[in-house]
Amino acid sequence: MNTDQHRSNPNQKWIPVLSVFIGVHLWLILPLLAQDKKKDAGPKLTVALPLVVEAGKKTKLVVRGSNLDGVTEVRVHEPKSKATLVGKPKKVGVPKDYPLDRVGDSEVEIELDVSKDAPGRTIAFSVVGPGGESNRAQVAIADDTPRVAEKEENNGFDKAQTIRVPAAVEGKIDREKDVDVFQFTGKAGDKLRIEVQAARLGSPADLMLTLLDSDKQILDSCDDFAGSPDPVLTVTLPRDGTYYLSLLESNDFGGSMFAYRLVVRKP
Ligand SMILES: [Ca+2]
Ligand SMILES: [Ca+2]
Repeated sequence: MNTDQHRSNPNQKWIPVLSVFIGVHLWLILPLLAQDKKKDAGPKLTVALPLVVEAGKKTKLVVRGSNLDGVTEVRVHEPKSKATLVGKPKKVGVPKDYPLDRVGDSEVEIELDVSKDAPGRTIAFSVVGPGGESNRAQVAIADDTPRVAEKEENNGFDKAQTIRVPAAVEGKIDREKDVDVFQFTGKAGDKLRIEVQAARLGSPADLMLTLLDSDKQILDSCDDFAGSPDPVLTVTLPRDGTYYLSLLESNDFGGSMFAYRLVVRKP
């Protein structure tokens, strides 16, 4: 018989006492921790629409996020540009099963006055409210690629929206299972870079991009690229003719905030 089994550890008698001590204090501390967390939940931004603004112009944006209730100020992170709050923040519904951190539960309107000298391809801003300053949201600054608005119903090959390359299409997966199809004419040997800008601008849309030929045979497709949910394809067209581009949301999500920019141009 191993007598060690019966030898009691002198520290063991303290365990029940310690457990009660910790238990009692946790009950006292936990509500305080929860209160503190609530107090510290500052505003958070996800996406602003439209995704693209023009330099040298004022644009009204709807900014989506969470904890925007008490927002009192907007800050632009470009010294020559300005922004002001328009109206009051309001709550918006979050569809069931949608990730709150991607869609947000409140929105506020701002007016963004982008300096014509603003450098870079994007401009960033944040809001300030109870709990402090939010993260930075950003929108794209339009370049010289012709801007095209997506036109519904473009949800099939027979309803494909015709675009001319180069083009920067501004569209939305505006309802669940929406598929957006575009067509363009290309020549054998044309090199193209086909790029989606959505998640990187805060859009909740995780898009998947497919390039098809005139027989609707898939030539290439991309879901995520370089660590971002935004797909990019670099292709050399095999022959003269019609090509199709289709865009869909990887989770079949959709809604007014599921915006994207589809840029088709030479690399
Ligand atoms: Ca659409
Ligand atoms: Ca994707």
